[in-house]
Amino acid sequence: MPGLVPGIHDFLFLGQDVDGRDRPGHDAAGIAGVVMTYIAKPKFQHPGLPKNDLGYTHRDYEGKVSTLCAGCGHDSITASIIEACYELSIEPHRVAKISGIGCSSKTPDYFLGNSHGFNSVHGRMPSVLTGANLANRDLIYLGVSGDGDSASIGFGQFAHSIRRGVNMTYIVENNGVYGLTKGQFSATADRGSKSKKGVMNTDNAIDLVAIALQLGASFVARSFSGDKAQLVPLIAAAIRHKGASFIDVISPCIAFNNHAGSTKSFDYVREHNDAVNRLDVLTGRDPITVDYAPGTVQVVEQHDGTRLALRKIDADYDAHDRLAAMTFLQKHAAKGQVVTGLLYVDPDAEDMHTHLDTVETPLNTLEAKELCPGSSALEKINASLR
Ligand SMILES: Cc1ncc(C[n+]2csc(CCOP(=O)(O)OP(=O)(O)O)c2C)c(N)n1
Ligand code: SF4
Ligand SMILES: [Mg+2]
Repeated sequence: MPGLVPGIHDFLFLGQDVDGRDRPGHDAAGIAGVVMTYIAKPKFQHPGLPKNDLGYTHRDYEGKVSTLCAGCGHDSITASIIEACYELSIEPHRVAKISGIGCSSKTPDYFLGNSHGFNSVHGRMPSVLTGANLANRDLIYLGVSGDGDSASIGFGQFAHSIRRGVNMTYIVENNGVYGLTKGQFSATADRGSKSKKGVMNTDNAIDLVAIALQLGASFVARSFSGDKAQLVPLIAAAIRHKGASFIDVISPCIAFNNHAGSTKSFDYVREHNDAVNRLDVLTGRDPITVDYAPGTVQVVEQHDGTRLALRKIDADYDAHDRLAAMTFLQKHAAKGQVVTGLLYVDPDAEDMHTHLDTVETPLNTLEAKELCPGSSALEKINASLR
């Protein structure tokens, strides 16, 4: 293994990952001789780069150089997360990005390099995020996961974090395979779809959007990694939403699931996509300009005063009706259509802290004297239990 070069850590031989396993997708990157597992980006910024309200440029929301296969859908999602955080003028130190294990779960390393981050165990992102959120409700929580991470090993964890209404943006980078471990079908792979080697998937698929709706998520959307115009405002709106926001992003794995026979390939999703609405997020600071014809815009006011302007494609689609969203989804799935857009939002959602009636002050900042009720209070509690 070659030695370290300043700024470049850990050279690996072409087509291998950290553990020395073959990574055919990395060949596609065309890097002569080696693949870097992590490269710090140069700090230099062009002085003319546009700045947001905080005076930050896009560069301030970036992370390290991605080591995913060139063309991986996950990298496009990373770009959309960076764009959404830039547009919202989020202070990077107020974000906690938490992930599991997988190519998708590696991506938090590639955005928000100045934020808090925790790369946890396969399928365990939701419980780590829930615990962090309980301890410090003041941070913005971004949960990044894969379809294997959330629909297979972490299915229970996913379900409980959604039903508890944890205030978070939960993004699944859904490619229908275990990309990191070389392309086995995941639980979101459609029945009848084929693996790269031609093996037919005979199991029924789990639709995480349908499950999230059923479990009470108060913001539910689906998008496509290659549709930045749709994905950026969806992520921005999900971050501003108070409650459990879930976004399933179809994200083709170019190494193992981007061939004819896959229902998560670029071509398949482009051909079968049916967008229910197009969405912009208007923050309080922006002038409200609506330049579309009357009757084509639906404005949804969120808890924090931000509004979602939905440019409707289906005239009768109502993003406030959970039951209708479930039916809509199933009806289109039966026709082989992938519905994208904001499927459901409850603007008055409550989160886990409201359910638990916790104090407004983050628990991790409470002093011992505030946490300990004192012996007389304890005696009272004990007496009530006798
Ligand atoms: C407890 C545990 N079981 C299994 C694995 C092996 N493993 C690592 S990543 C992964 C699947 C990743 O798939 P997904 O979450 O869809 O991410 P992708 O790589 O496709 O983005 C598996 C099974 C592991 N790391 N830990
Ligand atoms: S998900 Fe697929 S394309 Fe993306 S880095 Fe992993 S193996 Fe490569
Ligand atoms: Mg996957």
